[in-house]
Amino acid sequence: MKDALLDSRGGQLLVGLAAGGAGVAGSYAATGYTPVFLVSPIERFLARTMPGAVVSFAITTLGSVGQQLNLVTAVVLAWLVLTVGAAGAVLAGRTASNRLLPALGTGVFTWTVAAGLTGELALSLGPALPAAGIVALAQVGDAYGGRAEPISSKRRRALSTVGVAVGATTLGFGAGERQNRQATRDLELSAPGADRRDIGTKLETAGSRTLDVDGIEPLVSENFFQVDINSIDPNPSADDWTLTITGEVEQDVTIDYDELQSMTATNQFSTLRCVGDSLNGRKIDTALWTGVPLQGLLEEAGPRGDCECVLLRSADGYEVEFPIEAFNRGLAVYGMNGSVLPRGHGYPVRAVIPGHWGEVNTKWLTEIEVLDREVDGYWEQRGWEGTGPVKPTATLRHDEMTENGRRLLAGHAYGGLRGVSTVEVSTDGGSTWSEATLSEPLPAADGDGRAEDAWRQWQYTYDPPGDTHTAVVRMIDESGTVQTDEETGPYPSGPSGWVSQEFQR
Ligand SMILES: Nc1nc2c(c(=O)[nH]1)N[C@H]1C(S)=C(S)[C@@H](COP(=O)(O)O)O[C@H]1N2
Ligand SMILES: [Mo]
Repeated sequence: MKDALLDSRGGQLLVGLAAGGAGVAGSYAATGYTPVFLVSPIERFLARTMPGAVVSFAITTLGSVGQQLNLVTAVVLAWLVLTVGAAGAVLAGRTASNRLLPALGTGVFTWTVAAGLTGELALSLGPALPAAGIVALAQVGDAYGGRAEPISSKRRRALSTVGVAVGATTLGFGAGERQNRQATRDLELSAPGADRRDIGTKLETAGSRTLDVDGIEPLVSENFFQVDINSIDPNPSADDWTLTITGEVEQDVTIDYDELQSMTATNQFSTLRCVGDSLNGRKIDTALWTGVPLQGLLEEAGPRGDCECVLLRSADGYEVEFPIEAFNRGLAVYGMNGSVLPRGHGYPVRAVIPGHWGEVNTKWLTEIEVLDREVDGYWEQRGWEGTGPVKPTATLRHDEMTENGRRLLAGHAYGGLRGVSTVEVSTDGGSTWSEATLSEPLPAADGDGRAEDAWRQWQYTYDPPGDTHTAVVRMIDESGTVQTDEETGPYPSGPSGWVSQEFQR
């Protein structure tokens, strides 16, 4: 036919792009933001093959922007691959004068790519059908639409194909987003082994001990930071979940979600801090975690290994190795702040290991291997040294002028298992120091004394000197040790130094 959209190179490319976009969106509609979204394996591959130095730069300098760039790159790659397939099918159909080949070829190609990447046969119809549909639409347009006014209606056909593709893509992303909201809504915890009354009491206590300062996170964080090696988190189902303890043990032990939830659980406040955080950064937060002591699970297996160390593995391919001594203080956690552990924080089960950097708190936990000798985990393979105890920190999060012309400063202090006894503030650049007011410690897991591994809030109000001055904050742990003022960046073993800020008055 004369002046068919699909006869021109530009038209073929345009229809290919439209079909590819609809394909990516169709996949998203079928899967939501999960590992079986066809972009996910590409994103994972990019993240894994990126050199350690680039990953570290992305984390410490770009923060989550680095991850978003990676995701966008993966989306574009997926789109291009589907575009090439669709445009190729159109071209082949034209060359062979075969009317079935363009749409059918696009569908088969798209399905094959999606199924090959994700292993999902049925869900791969999600991308295949809309992609094939767009090509079929363009074909029908050419067959029936091009008769009256060839030139103008060709452009109109191009526009309407793109319009339909944009509409389908928008619908697809909307459907995917709806799935995401379903997957991430808060569910109240109802595990038989969890003491709901104790959870309620502890959360209430945390609320009442939170200082009355706007602008800093309450003692139980409202907006808990998240650090993941992938931008698309795994979404294992609790029904299929098991945890296996294996390696250098007397006997392998495997438990499932129901068994774990029926064991007696502990409710414990713990602060997490990422080794890749910056000096006054925001990758530090506190929650009330509900879970089963890991030591009891390990003893059932009978650990033997020579290194006194374990390797934790998880559903996203993450792994980390650290001492059994630290492991034995930890919990297999399935609840967070009285809710079912959210997907982004490791649903169905994560480890929470008091006193150590965030990275040992393995999310989507599936396996514990007792080792004979030490190995490097995911981050250690990339040069980080983040399996040990956290470094103490006092953050400066908030400052305001009060009504009577004084200045209020506030933040958090966290020293891991060394605790926080005092926070000191200097308003003359570190020459003289005064004690800040501290929030009362959060209660211990067994209700007796202070939580062994939780931050405290501090606040300090002073009459500002008339001119420019520098405020400095530092914490002192329970053995009287002052946090070091030696400044280091996060890489490789976590940031240290005193946080300071200059004020005009
Ligand atoms: N499976 C798995 N566990 C993981 C990670 C991950 O990417 N995958 N990130 C780790 C890092 S580096 C940190 S700092 C903490 C952050 O926990 P959060 O995301 O719940 O705040 O999880 C740790 N556990
Ligand atoms: Mo981390």
